[in-house]
Amino acid sequence: MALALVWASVLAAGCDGSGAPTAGGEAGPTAVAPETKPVGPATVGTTERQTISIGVGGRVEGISAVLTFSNTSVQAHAGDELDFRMPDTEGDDPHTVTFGTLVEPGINTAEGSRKLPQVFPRQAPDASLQANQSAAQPCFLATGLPPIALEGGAPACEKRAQPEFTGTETFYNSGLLLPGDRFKVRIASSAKPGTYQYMCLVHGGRMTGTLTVADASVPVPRAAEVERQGRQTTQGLAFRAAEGRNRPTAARQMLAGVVGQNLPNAYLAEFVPTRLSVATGETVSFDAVVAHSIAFNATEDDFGLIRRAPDGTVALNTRAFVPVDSPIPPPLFTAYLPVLTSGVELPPTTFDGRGLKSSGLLSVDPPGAVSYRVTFTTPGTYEVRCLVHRDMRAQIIVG
Ligand SMILES: [Cu+2]
Repeated sequence: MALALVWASVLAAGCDGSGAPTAGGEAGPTAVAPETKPVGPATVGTTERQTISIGVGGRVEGISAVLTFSNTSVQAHAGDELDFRMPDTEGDDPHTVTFGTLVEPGINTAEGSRKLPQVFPRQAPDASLQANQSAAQPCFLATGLPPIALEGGAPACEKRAQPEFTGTETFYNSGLLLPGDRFKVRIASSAKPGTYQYMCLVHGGRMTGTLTVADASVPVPRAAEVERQGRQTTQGLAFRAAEGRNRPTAARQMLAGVVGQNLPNAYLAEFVPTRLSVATGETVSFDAVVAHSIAFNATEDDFGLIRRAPDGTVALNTRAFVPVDSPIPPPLFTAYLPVLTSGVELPPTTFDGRGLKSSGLLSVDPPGAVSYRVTFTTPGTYEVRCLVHRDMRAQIIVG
């Protein structure tokens, strides 16, 4: 619980790249006072109906994975529309946009977290892994709880047309959003002024936001201004994450993803360094943070965590999860209440350059890392790929 609070407060302090002071407390776990502050002459607000675009995750110039909404506190009126947009870049992390009264207790209390389905099951990756369809597919519940299973495989909710958002729903979930997807939320005219929390069911407590519904007479920032600030925030996070390229590494160490200090909601989804020379018989430590699947001789079918069928059913691509010719990795972390796995070193495994070899999904919440260790027994140049992030590439040169 304490850790979840830390994440929430770091998020509140660090995610507003606009340079404007962040209003205190709105992202705190319990202090969700409406943020209908008066709008000064410098930022002309509006009381007209509008559609506000909000970015979901994303990367800037290909440099990093941003795990946040572009605006983590949005003000709007009943009748407005929120247009959540995924970036178009292939290979980005999937996300959800999930509102509902289950969200706040779900990311702040152990009891609450047991009522909120995760997309990915919480267990060591093996071929039996199944997504929770209630999280992976759209689900709109006025009352009651969505189907949930810690080991995965919970069924989908009953299919229904997306209703307007009233603020009283227990669970109001976009389902998985893939690159290019959009999720529009119309705020019902009956929605009461107040603050409503939303989150991503993939990235949990590190990827949250608040919607403040203002009284109709109170101006809120214009959509264009909100969107400008959002782009600035996303860019700022990506550029800060890119500083991870300069992170010093030890001999025979390759980082798989780099998380910056005080930067919980973006990270560099790259290998650092991208070329590493070792002698035959030496062991390289691939140190993974967040979620990566390190592979040699991968083919097209191996890439991507999920496959979405035309009917919306989401299947996990077990090729990206399950280790091949490698030790079993630790269980996937649950991002709702972070489990900090630190300094897990898997037993070394040898590689002679032939055939598919894959770590399976290494999933860990910073600051720790899971170390996947490979002893290279044969001279050659080997391409390293990540099965989660298609454009993560590096070379190991064994001399
Ligand atoms: Cu997410």
